[in-house]
Amino acid sequence: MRLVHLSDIHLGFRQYQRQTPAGINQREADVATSLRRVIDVVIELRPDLVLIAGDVFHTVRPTNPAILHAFLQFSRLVQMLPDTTVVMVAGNHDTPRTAETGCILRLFSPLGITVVEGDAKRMTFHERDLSILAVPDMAQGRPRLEPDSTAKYNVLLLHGEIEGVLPKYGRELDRAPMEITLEELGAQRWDYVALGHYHVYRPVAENAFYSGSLDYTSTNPWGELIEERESGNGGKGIIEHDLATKTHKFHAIPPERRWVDLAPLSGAGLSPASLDEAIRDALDNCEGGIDEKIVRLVVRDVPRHILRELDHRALREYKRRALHLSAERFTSISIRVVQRSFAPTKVRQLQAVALPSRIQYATNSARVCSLKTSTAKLSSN
Ligand SMILES: [Mn+2]
Repeated sequence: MRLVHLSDIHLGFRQYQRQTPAGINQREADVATSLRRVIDVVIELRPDLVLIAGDVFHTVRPTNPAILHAFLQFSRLVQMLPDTTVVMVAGNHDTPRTAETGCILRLFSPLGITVVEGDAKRMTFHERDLSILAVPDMAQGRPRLEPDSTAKYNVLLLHGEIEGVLPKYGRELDRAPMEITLEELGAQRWDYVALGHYHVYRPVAENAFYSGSLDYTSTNPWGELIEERESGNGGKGIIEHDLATKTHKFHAIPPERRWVDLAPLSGAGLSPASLDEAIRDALDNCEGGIDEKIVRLVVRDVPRHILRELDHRALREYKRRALHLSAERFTSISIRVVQRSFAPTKVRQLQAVALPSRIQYATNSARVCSLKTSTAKLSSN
């Protein structure tokens, strides 16, 4: 009994203002491509069971392109794997707050996918000697998490936050999830617990895992990257787990767009010329170049007078290569590079949330994207 566990697809997620030639937000297109790649891998793995642990869509009312893409990919999955059982729960992002809105995930039921939203549901698959308790994000009245003692294999599929076990990164600030304790989860009573909500691959018990998101779609992507780097877990991907042999494997599947968090620089004690050189070195030596990537370079401890005297012409040159430069605090600057230009509306949006002194670079060019200080505000829409 081999299962694949994936989660937090967030189709329809948007970030920055860059668009594809077809007029789709570039990051939205990236996330769609990331899902397509993942479906390719799932089809190759040919598991008996696919568990999708919630947040298929980023919003309760996704756009038509997001819905169409999801429908196409899930159709492909069930057509290519006709003998595979596919179970999906709704997450906090795709659960409507009122019943009359209706959950978009129901669209996938006619494909043969078991969609669980609104209420928890226990499913028995006699031919597999398998019982699944599927628990979507629920405002209230969640069931006791009890396995079915008559089944050989018991799987719990749940979207929510396990209280107290998650580190500081990757928390979603905009929509409160369901919270449960480790004790309530009772992982030892299950053969496998497939969790969704936390965006970094992470065990919470020996047999209970967050598979993580498929792309960087939380309000804190840089935090996700740091945690992934520190844990050495391989980044984004999906879990393959065998219930009989307990073999567990995380398949790393790189998202469509590369994110690069360059080592922070300290400007302490540096002359403007030395700091210019350090910034230049860091960007020029970015492995594989900065094009087509989302790159961050944080420069700390830069006094205001040094900041003023930096080689702004050189920095503007980087901006012409789609470099994003912003002031984190007056004693530091942060540089983010994106491939192409960002719309003037984004710059105006940023000006509205930033102190004028912090946006001195942004006002020079409509090619600038976002201020670091306002990232959370702008990405939580
Ligand atoms: Mn999520």
